Amino acid sequence: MAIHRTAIARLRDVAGPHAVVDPEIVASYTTDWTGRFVGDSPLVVRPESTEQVAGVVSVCRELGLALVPQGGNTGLVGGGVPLGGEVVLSLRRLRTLHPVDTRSGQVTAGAGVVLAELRQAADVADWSYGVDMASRESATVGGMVATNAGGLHVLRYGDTRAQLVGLEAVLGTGAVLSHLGGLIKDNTGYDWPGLVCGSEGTLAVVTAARLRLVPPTPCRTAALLAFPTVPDALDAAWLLRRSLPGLEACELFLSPGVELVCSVSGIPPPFPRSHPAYLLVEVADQTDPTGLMGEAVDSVPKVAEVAVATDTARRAELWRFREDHTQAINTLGPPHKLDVTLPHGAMAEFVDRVPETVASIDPAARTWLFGHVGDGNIHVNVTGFPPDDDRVDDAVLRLAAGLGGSISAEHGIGTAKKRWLSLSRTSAEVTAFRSLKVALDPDGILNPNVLLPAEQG
Ligand code: 2HG
Ligand code: ZN
Repeated sequence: MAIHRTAIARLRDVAGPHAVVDPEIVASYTTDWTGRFVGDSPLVVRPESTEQVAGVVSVCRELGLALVPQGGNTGLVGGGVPLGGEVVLSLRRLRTLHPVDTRSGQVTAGAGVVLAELRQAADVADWSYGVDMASRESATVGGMVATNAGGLHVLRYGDTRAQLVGLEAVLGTGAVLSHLGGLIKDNTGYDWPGLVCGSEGTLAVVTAARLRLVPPTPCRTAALLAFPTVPDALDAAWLLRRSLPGLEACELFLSPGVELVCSVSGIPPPFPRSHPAYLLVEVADQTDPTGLMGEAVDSVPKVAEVAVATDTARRAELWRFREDHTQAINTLGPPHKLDVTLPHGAMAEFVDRVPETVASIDPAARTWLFGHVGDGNIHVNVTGFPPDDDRVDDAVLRLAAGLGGSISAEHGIGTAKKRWLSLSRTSAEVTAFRSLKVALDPDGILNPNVLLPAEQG
């Protein structure tokens, strides 16, 4: 998209000197983390305050310029990069992290605050933040709210929407809506934070969030369990969810993924011999949960081998087998990432059928399966298909939907999945989505190529 020099000057006026046109710097904002989605932009604006964000949105509206809000650029569905030549509105400079309100157990964080920093501030104040994920060093509060990020602890604390007790954001009109009071009971109308959360930058630009914290659980035990089959591992996940109230994470991965992680990361395998399926579980409590975990694991049938870790270093070693999957898979080229949720009863069938579904399209492609099975979320990664060949996306998303699942568990729709939105949402719902979009972003300048499929006819 060509952009007139006066437009750049106007945006610089409102966003200060941090409006960049240098192609080398711009390039670092236009490709997604996986390398599958490569966009192009004439300009990246990096305002430092909500007022400046509102100014940028107002100028863009006046000049008819579309923009893509971007946080840490850790999204995996092409929702935060300018695939239609939009201006990039980076929120990373909104780094104000207010002191933790220790009495209410809440904190207000600017959109650019990084998850690791937020978690650290909560810990220091003797609270804890309920959301965690592998991209904690780069993912930002604004991005996590915009995508309703899930992660490793949804099982226990819910997704980002469940943490949100207040929001500040800029509508497509340039109006600033601020509701950061953090009252837990506040029945005064529409749930504005809940609506914007997960709207992927299409309704408003998130500038700050008020987040609830959870009581700290300093005593943690992790266990890696090996199983002869995937259904055995899934049965175990179900049993452990029921018998361990302090269960914080319950992650599935399979032998090919572990082998890949070990070869890419150079770490030794978890056990002397390989097993078809693994569950990584972590229990956290105020007192040592190792005994409880041991009893629960002993009651699980078909466990082939177990490794238990209580100290931080050993737990981190076990977590690498799971958390290094994303990085390791990316070394094989940009993957197709199909993050789906299945009803618990359909998960085993889905995991069984995905590889043959992929192989029926291209026998040389490789399928990688891992994810948060405790909450029904599995990440299907497929390598070996060109970025724009979406036959595999079509087949896998249809398989998930056909089994009663959702085509996006926690990564969002972005541009990658918008043409399949109707598999998970009725046309009446999509029509209502469009009405909301028109009401809050009348000129359609906010992330216009994301979430909503093009209208027919
Ligand atoms: C995770 O659970 C992330 O590690 C990334 O959601 C998943 O790489 C993926 O597909
Ligand atoms: Zn995930």
